[in-house]
Amino acid sequence: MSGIVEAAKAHPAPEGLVYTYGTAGFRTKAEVLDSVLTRVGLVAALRSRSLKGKWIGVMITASHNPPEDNGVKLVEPLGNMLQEEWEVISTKMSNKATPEDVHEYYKEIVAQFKIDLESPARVVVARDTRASGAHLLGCVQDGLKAAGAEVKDFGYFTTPQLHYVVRCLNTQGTKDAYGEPTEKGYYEKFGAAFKTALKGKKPSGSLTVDCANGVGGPKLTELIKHLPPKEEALEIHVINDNVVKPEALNVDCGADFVKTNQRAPPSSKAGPGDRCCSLDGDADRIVYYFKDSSNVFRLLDGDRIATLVASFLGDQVRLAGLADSLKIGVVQTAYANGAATQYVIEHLKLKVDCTPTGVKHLHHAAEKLDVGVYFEANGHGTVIFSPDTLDTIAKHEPKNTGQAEALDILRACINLINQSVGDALSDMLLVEVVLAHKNWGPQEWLSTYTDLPNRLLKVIVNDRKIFETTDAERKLVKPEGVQTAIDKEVQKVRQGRSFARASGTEDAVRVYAEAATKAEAEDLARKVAEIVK
Ligand code: 16G
Ligand code: ZN
Repeated sequence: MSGIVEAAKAHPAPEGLVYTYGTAGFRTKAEVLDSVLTRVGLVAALRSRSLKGKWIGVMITASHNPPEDNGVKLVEPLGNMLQEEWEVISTKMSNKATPEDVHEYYKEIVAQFKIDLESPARVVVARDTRASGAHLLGCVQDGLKAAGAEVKDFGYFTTPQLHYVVRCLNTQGTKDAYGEPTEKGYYEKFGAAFKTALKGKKPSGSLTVDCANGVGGPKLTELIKHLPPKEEALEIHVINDNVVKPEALNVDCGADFVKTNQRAPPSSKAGPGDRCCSLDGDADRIVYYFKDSSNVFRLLDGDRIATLVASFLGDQVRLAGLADSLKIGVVQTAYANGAATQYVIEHLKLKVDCTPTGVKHLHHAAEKLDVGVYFEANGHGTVIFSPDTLDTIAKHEPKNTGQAEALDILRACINLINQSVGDALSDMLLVEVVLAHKNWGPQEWLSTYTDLPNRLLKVIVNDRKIFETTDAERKLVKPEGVQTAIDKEVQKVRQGRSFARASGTEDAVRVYAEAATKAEAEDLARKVAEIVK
């Protein structure tokens, strides 16, 4: 056990810094992460032992953040986000001052969970293409080694690929086996499902994919080798896939750039009507977009993907004769455009749940549904099918060829959707399948409803911790009186809606406002920002 003190000593904690395992794990400037990574290695080993040696994932990434940042998150055995209790443990561990404190706390966790230190600990590690990744991997390895863990290092992976192999490793040989726990297994699974789900339909035109100069670039290039040839199916143009120059990561490209700036990456050469999409730096987020016939940029964000996919799955469930046994629901956050919510309820006639921001909240809500379609407006999301639903779909006997066809498509979609976590590459293939079946281009997709004009503002405040919300972040309970003041402003505009919440990733409060017109939305956002300041 003195190995633990040694490991912690080799990677001392910088003085005066406080770390938090937040919505996306630990994330900050890479240069202050050494001690955190070593300690995460220790915690990962203990988490695995507390689950009788199940494989736990460690992903080193800072997603859409700038190149000089990095971060780390832990993945549970079925590919889910880390349990909250262990988030707290990770935070505590990362803030222990001395190597001896680290060792003491390690022993405390062992006692708390009655962990047998002789039992196996199994951990999978992977990283995105950031320059700091290799060094930080070494820090994690030191922690894992000190804790006596068995380690599989997959090198460069997208975040969803890591979630995938973790789930595969833990389900291997069971009735829930998810696939081959290898990179090749990933491509083969999703490539084959794409071909089956298309059922001979060919997506129109081509698709340009901006890979944020991140790990999604080389991985998409690999995936393409496992897709049907472009003459038969989808023609993909890969752009912004320069991982040789790590300082280019997420700079003027990627899903976050496109969503935040509401414009295509400057490098884009797409013409009017050309279908484009952007991944983020670790390929767990995706947004679509195109230029319309008047050359105006049009975004098809996570809300649009959710409505498209929910409508398609709804149709297939109905056509397969399963409408009475399966209920589809959509899970959104408060950031979902009001028009999208209304479209799902009134047009698709599906249930909508709203949860706080952050994938884990949406995922948990979706798990309660037969078929849960969840997406954040920023492009994080997937679809999950409950075990009973999978069973129902597997056992269903079609009564005619129409039902048989829909059932085939539905089964292929289940294989095509990465159910361990939102996956930009898998989501992209799913969108392409849906568009091909509907025979839609981006304009038809956009025409399903009209977004309400909206505005997002970042407000710097003295102390964001005083902002407490309820009702899935849609209402402030503290500071007192602020919500009443916001409500008053909302009343003044047509179709007004606004909320303010403390960011989980930045030291700021975010204000969202929407209204019938752009001017009203902008005005409302400004007024609410004044109130929270
Ligand atoms: C994290 C979350 C993302 C959320 C964002 C909100 C995950 C994997 N990532 O990036 O889902 O949209 O935080 O950031 O859960 P904010 O709290 O700063 O608005
Ligand atoms: Zn990401």
